[in-house]
Amino acid sequence: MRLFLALEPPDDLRERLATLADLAQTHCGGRRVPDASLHLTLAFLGEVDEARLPALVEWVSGQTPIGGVWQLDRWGSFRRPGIVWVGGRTPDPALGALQAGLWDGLQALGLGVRPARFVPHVTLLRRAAWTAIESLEAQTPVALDWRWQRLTLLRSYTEQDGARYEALAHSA
Ligand code: 3AM
Repeated sequence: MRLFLALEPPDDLRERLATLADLAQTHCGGRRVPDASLHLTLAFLGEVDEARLPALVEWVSGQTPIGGVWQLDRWGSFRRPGIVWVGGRTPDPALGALQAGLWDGLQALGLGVRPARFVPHVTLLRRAAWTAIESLEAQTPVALDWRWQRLTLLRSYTEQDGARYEALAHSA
């Protein structure tokens, strides 16, 4: 099973992110991430044997993130897969500490491959014309606060029209 750890936006923020995704699509085209799938990935675990799920669920359920406020204030893109996202201009120490602490735990569990760097972002579009974000940046500055606390363990299913996610566990 393909798993990852993420923060899921509260409903009001989800709506605002969805509005930005609609706007981004008018500029950049591409495939819009469905409202229900908007998230911030903290750790992508890849394929995990189902037999390991109970221990992982227990570990996630036992996490007690302190929480924080992440300021989203920029449009961004990942060139090669044509991803358009929103995120922060400056590194967020609380998110960085959360991600690093999670990877310490995941490595102790022998799960996943720790990435060299962490670029917190919320993907809005895939296969999009990412160069068009310049006009977005000029026309619609991003200014959102994400009050986060609870982690979610998600399973990703690949379907014909994109990925679908299912929540398997939550932290405190
Ligand atoms: O938060 P986003 O949507 O950017 O791109 C995938 C998605 O990130 C990423 O994990 C999240 C849930 O699918 N992902 C998929 N395959 C990956 C890989 N091999 C990956 N991240 C790192 N390595």
